[in-house]
Amino acid sequence: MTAGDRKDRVFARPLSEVKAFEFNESVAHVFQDMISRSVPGYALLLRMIGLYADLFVTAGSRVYDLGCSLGEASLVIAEQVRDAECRIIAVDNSSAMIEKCRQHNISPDLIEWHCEDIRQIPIDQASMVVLNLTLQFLPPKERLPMLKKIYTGLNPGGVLVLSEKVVFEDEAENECMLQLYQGFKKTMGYSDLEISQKRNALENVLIPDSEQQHRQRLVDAGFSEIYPCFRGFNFVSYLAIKT
Ligand code: GEK
Repeated sequence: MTAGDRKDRVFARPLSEVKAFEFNESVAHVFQDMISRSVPGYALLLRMIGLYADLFVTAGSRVYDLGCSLGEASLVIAEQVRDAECRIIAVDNSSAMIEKCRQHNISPDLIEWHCEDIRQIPIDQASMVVLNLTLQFLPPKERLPMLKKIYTGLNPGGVLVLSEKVVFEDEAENECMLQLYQGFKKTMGYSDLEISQKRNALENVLIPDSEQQHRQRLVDAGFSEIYPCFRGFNFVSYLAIKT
């Protein structure tokens, strides 16, 4: 197996019909390359999650990585957690992703991999919940109930990490950020065809909110301390603390 085998070419050839995007085996196979080249600051987001874990994960608590994909965030968190009683519950409803997590799992004692819908997972005794680029895939009406469930399941002092692709209410800002994002993807080696076919595939699958919608929803869920810690073009990441 060479690095080339893991290169994302999912949308490289002209497709007669662009189907709705799915986290299937062909996507899971190249996902690490896909996400690193598609999300500005992805590696930094992971490092930030490690820093949050160091600061917020408490002894005997649970950490949830919701929409864990290949488990990158869980692995970073596991490096920070020194308490053997802590559990990292990593959840994804893509069996292709979870199968790969189980095959490559290097922290068997700390991490439990679950192939399930994050809406079905009970959340309890949590010091940290990670939604790293996942909430955007839930139907919009189900996002507030999801955040309320997370808020209820967090211990006082616990944190939610919420990273998302966003849209901007100001038209000029939105247009500027989209152009910069397209430029970013080109510098990462994607062609115009790949960019446009993937954008079509994600339409109605990834439905982004604005920063105002995110902040209001976090407030409505109960969070009072909401800190935007990262923004790269049209991607933001919040730290929301349950006080
Ligand atoms: C990372 N967090 O590398 N239930 C469970 N999983 C879901 C659901 C759902 N309802 N909807 C989507 N997913 C990761 C990256 S990727 C982001 C997250 C992206 C899963 C889906 O199967 C996919 O693996 C993940 O959420 C989103 O830190 O590809 O833009």
